[in-house]
Amino acid sequence: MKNVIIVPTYNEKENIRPLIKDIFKYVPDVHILVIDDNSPDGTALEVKNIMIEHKNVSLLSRAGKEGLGKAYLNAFSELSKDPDIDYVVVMDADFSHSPSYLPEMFKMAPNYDVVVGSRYIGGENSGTEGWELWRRVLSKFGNLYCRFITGMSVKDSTAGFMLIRKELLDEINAKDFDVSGYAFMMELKYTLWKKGSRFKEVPIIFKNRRQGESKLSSHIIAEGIIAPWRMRFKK
Ligand SMILES: Nc1nc2c(ncn2[C@@H]2O[C@H](COP(=O)(O)OP(=O)(O)OP(=O)(O)O)[C@@H](O)[C@H]2O)c(=O)[nH]1
Ligand SMILES: [Mg+2]
Repeated sequence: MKNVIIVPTYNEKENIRPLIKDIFKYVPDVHILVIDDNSPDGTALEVKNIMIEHKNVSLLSRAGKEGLGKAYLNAFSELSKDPDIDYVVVMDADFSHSPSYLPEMFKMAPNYDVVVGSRYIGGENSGTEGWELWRRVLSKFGNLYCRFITGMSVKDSTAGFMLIRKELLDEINAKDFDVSGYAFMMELKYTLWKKGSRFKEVPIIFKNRRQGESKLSSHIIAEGIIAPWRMRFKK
């Protein structure tokens, strides 16, 4: 059994070492693949140092910043060469997605195709913490908007914390995606949902980034507004 956790990074030097340590604390047997877009802060060098101590960590270095969508697609295509991988987890580097949820997600995995760490399934264990009002409104509205336009029944359609049965990723065609920001997460879910994948949402509290600067831009927001329409009318 081989499971890979993919962590895309852009200027996450302060977060990456503690994050990797925390992931191994909760799920010691996983492999971690960091995919870095040539971060100016030297995240890749930090990962190379971590790799000296941990054989289950690897790095995919990309030439420049192209957004997390492109980074993930690059990682999926690399992993498709390895038929022994059972599950892949996608998660952010900034501790918004706590590794403490990983054991529960892996526990659910055998009965589903996709397990989503969800902020919007109700109850006190599902939500966001530390965000200003505008981020909360944007995120909630973005979710409802995406669900309404696409008809997808996943409650947290923009979630970036997911466990996916690996063979489903092998069938993904990178050419079908042309998004860079978190809209990629909507499109990835939509693609998997359209294939008839069995989804399970588990509650998470999403925390605001621990260290470093936000990369949310007006371009990423604009992309999120257009993406659900494009997905809906795509053949
Ligand atoms: N490889 C790569 N990773 C990226 C890129 N943009 C963002 N990321 C990573 O993707 C994850 C999610 O991005 P964030 O910047 O945290 O986006 P966010 O959570 O919407 O916003 P903040 O937490 O406020 O910054 C983080 O681990 C980032 O380092 C990129 O262009 N390339
Ligand atoms: Mg973040």
